[in-house]
Order: sequence, then C-alpha cells, then structure tokens
Amino acid sequence: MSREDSALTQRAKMVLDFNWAGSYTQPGPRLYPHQWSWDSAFIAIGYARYKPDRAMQELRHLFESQWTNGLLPQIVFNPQFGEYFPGPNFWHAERSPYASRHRKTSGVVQPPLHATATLRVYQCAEDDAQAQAFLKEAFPHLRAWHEYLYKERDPEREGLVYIRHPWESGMDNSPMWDSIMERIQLRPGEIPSYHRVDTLVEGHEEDRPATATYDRFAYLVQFFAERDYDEARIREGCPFLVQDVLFNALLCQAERDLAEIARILGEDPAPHEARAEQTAQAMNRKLWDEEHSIYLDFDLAAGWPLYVYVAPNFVPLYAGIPDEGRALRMLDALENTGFSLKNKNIVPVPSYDPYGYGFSPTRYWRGPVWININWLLMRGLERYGFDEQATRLRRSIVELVEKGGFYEYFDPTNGKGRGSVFFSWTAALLLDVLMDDKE
Ligand code: 9WN
Repeated sequence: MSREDSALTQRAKMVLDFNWAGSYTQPGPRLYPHQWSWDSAFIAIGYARYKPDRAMQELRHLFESQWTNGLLPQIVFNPQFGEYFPGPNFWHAERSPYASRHRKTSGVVQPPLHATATLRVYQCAEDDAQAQAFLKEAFPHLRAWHEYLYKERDPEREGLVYIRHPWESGMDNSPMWDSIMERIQLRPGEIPSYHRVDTLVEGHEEDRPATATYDRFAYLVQFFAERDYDEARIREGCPFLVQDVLFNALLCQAERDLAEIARILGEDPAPHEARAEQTAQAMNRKLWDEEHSIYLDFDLAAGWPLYVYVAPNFVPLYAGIPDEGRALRMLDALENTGFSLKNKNIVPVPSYDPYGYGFSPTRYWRGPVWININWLLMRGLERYGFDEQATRLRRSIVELVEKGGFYEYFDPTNGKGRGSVFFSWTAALLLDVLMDDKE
C-alpha cells in the first residue's frame, strides 16, 4: 500500500468512527441519523477488514430489530433523533402483529446483502471461536429474512421477489420509477400531511426528490399502514410492485453465501443453493433484455418491463448470473454506450445512462456516481476475469474519494462530491478496495 493510500485508509476509518453511534453506524451525520439496513451491510464489509467486533455489533443491532415474520427493516430508529421524516409515528409499524416490540422501525425493507456481509465478517475475523459463534447467531436471522422474501414477496413462486416502495430499492429517485409514479394519480385528500426535513439540510435541496415524488412516497407508506402491513392485502391494490434487478441479484448472491454459511455450520446448504439457482434462472428468463444486453426491472402491477437503463442493472455480474456470452455483451454495453467506461469526459459509472431521457449529473440516483454501485460492478467484473475494466473502476473509486472527499455521491461530469459529507458506505467500501492489496 502506498503512503497516500495509507493516509486515505486512516481518513476512511475516521469517517466511520465519526459516524459510530455506539451500537450502529449512521450512514451520514445529519441527513441520516438512524440505522439503515443495506448501509449497515456495506459498512460491515468495510469493518470486516480491520474491526470485526464492530462489524458484528453493526449487524447484530439490525438483526435484533427484525420482525417476527422475518422482515428486516429498512430503518431502525434511534429515539435520540426525533425530527427525521418519516418517523415512527408516520410508519405505524406497530399495526403489524410482527413488528419489533422493543425498537421502532420503518415498515419496508432494503436490498438483502446481509448474508454476504456476514460471511465476509466470518472470513476476515482472526478469532475463529468468536467468528463461528457470530455465524451461528446470525444464521437463523438470515434464514428467516430470506424465507420472508420468498414467501411474502414472490406470490407466484417465480424465484423473483418484488419490492413495493422506491425506498426498498435503495435507489429512491431512480428514473426507473417515473412511469409508476406518474400512474399514481392523487386527489388532494389522498396526500397525507407531512413535513419533509431532508430538504432543510443545506446544500442538498436541489438534488433531492421532487415534492410530487415525496407525496407518492408518503402515500405508499400510508397505504401499507392502513392495511396493517398485511402483505396479502397490500399486494391486492398496491400500485408499486416491481421485480427489481439489483434487489434480486443481491438476493441470489446472498442465498449462495447463506448456503456457504450453512455448510460451515454443518446445516443443510441445499435449499439455499436451490433458491439461488431458481432466482438466477428466472432473471435470465424474464429480466434479460436481448436488444440492449442488460437486465430490466419488471413492473408487476402493469405487467411489463421498465425500459430504463440504469447502472445497477449490470449488477447481475456480481452474482454470477449471466453466462459467459451474456457477460461479454454486458461488458460491451458498459464500454460502448452512455455508461462508457472508456469515455474520458465521464467519471465511471454514472448511475443512469448519460444519453438517457431525464439524466442529471447531480440529482439523486438520476446520474451521479455512487460508490456502492461501482464497488458491486468492480467485483462483478473481477468475477468474470474482466481485469482491465475492473482495475479502471478500482482506480476511479479511489480517485473519486481522494480528490472529491467522502461524499454520498459524485457528479460524473467533474468528479465533484455531493450529498452527505462523511458518508459511511463510501468510507467502508473504499477501505475494502484499499485493503485488497494486503491479501
Ligand atoms: C431513504 C441512507 C439511505 C440509503 C439509500 C439512499 C437514501 C433515504 C433518503 O439514503 O435513502 O431511505 O432519505 O433518500 O437512497 O440507498 O440507504 O444512506
């Protein structure tokens, strides 16, 4: 590791220390004070490299807030920070008989990387007995989490689970959701009354989702609460039901990792291997877009694919889902379209195709570069042996943070950092990248 890299490593560790709240890590200091589910998984992957105890605490705090039906909540609220919207009083998670009774949570989920993070923590830990004990503790939580997804979110038993809110995708304001948001026609009386606070944090206002989008976010939350979080009732009329590529690809890899965890613990890996395979096959059958060599989300409520080309839809590479031929075509699409790994004027990889309709280099998930998506793509490219392109992404991740700071996202036209400063997963995944050399 060069001297610059080691200084950067120290800075990354400082960011995580700064955001450590005693039992979990805040994604960012002001905008995101509570615990977020997929942030914690990425953060644990970073901690795994140098502070396995903390990685375990991070995941444990989330597991402790799991619902009894297996739902792993998107947000675990910290009562010290009252003014976040939507807070527990808007979610009304307590209306579900399954909700956590000792901690307040939201009533939606986020992408399921937790088995992947857990396995990573085990692999990096030096104390074998402690690592084994943690794996044993985590296993029932992870099994219940995946069972919840396949039981409640895959009614037709296709091997593809649905998400029911843009917040569940982790990509809140993605242009993928525009056509669905437009379909949700609200009358004045149907818009819940609420007060946003995300737009009050200075420097963020113009990047954040529009009011009309937030109205629909709030409307969906109210829709779930009115149905007491009963999945069958939600499914009946929910206007937002999407089989999302990123979510299912991460679930597929998480099932593979859960199979590995089962093997280590002397449990049966077969059900997890079978489900991973079923999800991979279903993605290849239903979500692959032959014309553009990318996977597409499927809008279940409307019954058609969402023809919107976003970088996260290349993430099936991370889970080994495409065969060699398709992977090569995806690489070609990554290199020779708007995403353009080769384009010197664009910092790779923008979250949305710069030639796509409605691209913005600064607006939330509509163009900026996110380190977590780059990290998933980099690991995916490595998996298929596309080493040159993986190295290009690795360099880009390091340079972005080194020059731009530990920001939440970056403008692909100039590399400038935006959103939350001191963003935890940016620090955690950078650490993972920098510490690769140590292996
Ligand atoms: C809502 C915490 C979260 C991330 C998401 C990101 C953003 C929240 C928001 O921040 O979402 O969940 O207020 O926009 O889109 O991926 O988990 O970092």
